[in-house]
Amino acid sequence: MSTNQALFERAQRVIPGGVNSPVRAFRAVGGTPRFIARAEGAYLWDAEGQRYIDYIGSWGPMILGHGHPAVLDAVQRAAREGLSFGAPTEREIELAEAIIAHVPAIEQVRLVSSGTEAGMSAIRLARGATGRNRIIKFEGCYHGHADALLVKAGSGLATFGHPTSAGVPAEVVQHTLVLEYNHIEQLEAAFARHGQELACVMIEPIAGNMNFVRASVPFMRRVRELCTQHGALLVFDEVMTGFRVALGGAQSIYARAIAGFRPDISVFGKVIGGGMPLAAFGTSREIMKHLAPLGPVYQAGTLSGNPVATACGLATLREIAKPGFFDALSERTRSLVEGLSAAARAAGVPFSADSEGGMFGFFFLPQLPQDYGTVMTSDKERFNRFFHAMLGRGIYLAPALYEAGFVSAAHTAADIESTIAAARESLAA
Ligand code: HOZ
Repeated sequence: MSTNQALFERAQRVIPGGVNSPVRAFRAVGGTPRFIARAEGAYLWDAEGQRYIDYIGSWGPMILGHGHPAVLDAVQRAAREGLSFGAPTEREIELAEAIIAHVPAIEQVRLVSSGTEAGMSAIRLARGATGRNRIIKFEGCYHGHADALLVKAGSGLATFGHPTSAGVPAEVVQHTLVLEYNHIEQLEAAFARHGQELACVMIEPIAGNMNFVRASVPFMRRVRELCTQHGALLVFDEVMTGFRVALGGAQSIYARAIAGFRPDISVFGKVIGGGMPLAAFGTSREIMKHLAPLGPVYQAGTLSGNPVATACGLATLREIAKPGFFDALSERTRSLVEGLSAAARAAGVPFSADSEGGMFGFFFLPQLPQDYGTVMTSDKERFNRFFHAMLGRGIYLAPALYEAGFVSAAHTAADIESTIAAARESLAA
């Protein structure tokens, strides 16, 4: 049997940092990444046979837990029919129809293979449709690793203390305005100055790459008003929140609070692929007519709409659309967050936590932060100690304090209870 350490050493010889996505390397928290051998339901087993309750869920997609029978069956059947055709299939139509059925703001979707691709294509479409170049993004919001969006992007960049990636020429980000999240005055000033040049405002409605920070309702209302007034498109990055915080995504939650609320372009990933590489961006027919082959905005991909990935996504969406699914998932996630908060209170540790649907976050701060600057004041040393104490007790949390957590339908009340018990011990230690 290989140990995690032996695998990590071997991996580092052939893969930069030993990982194919930086946060997995445990650099922020120190120690050895767990090399995962298999997963089932709410559990992961590492190369040494140690079992963990999984609160990463592949960073969001595994909303049903690992190895859900309906999903496995759909994937196996699809794989037997063919792995990739590079030609259209009926299943792509079915998945597009399923996505549209739950998201009233969109009439058409284009399927792609990753959230980065979807976000990057959404920006290109917004620029092509408006004929404008400038975009607004917010500090701490991560929209994938496309050059123009890799500025103050939270997540891995925050973990490694780099506001912006090396290798991104200043010219490429010259059209990207970065504003503070939830800062209405700054937003108004930016629109007053640049409103007529803005192609779009891109936002994570619940920012999951600075842990879990909600855009306030007044802020979101103002974002929508200003975009409409100035002819800029509002792009909702729901790669994390889509089909995860509610069946209709975070936009359905803002639509309940703000009459008539809709984003212009929506970006999805993670859950819609059910664990396979699949993402999408969607909008009105009017805006989509600018996209090739209908219009001049080019976008393409050999594996876009892949038959196995679409089968996996469709099977997942069918399960989560069943009555009561989100009520039960939200309740389970809430019980976790309440239990963690109670454990912290009992230990006298400053702590705040929040959740929506099957997504949650927590901070070693007395109050939930509203912006990236406040997130950065969170106690990193305490988080790192807590992370390792939990890991040692078989609880697999994201290895960085800037990442949201995820609960699946496979997590039982007993899993949540043992997680809270582990937190009580870890916080007291
Ligand atoms: N994009 C994730 C961080 N928010 C990391 C994904 C991964 O390492 O798989």
